[in-house]
Amino acid sequence: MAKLTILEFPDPRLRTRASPVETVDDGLKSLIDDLFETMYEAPGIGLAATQVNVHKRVLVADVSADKSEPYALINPVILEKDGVTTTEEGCLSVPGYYEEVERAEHIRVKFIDRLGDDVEMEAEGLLAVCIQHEMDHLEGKLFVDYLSEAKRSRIRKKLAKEQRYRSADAVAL
Ligand code: GNR
Ligand code: NI
Repeated sequence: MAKLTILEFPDPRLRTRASPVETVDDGLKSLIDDLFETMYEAPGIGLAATQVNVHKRVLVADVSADKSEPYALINPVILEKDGVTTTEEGCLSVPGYYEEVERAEHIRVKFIDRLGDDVEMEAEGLLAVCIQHEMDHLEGKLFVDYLSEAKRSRIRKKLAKEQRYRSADAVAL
């Protein structure tokens, strides 16, 4: 198991569209284990492979308080969406910023699980929101894309500046 580095906005690699997984092999299972470890340590309720610079259609989620409901979704597809819900969203790739986003309240999603089996599942509430947020990552989309250009631009400038200071610090060490 390994904790992976999470890319941060405005890193252009976060804009990559992920490719479908062809086979659920040991390498993919190991990636899923690393995604869970990275998500739990952050801590976060979801993580897409895109965020650790692996451009495969894989995401993990666990919205429980005690790490008791882990989901790994491979090649997820939304079959149905219902209702609208507004959530104050955050993102491990946009650290420190939280904004309201509207998404479907209820979804039906099909995917391949960690065992390689086809699964259909219904999700609602925070799990449904999280799966939609992670599926956006697989398309190269971030929650800040739902905000105004003014807000997104302010967040981009502040994060880019922080990242410049951080790499200057690294050199000074
Ligand atoms: O940890 C996370 N919290 C969260 C809160 C509201 C809506 C979505 C999320 S996902 C986020 C982790 C993350 O960035 N996943 O891509
Ligand atoms: Ni995110």
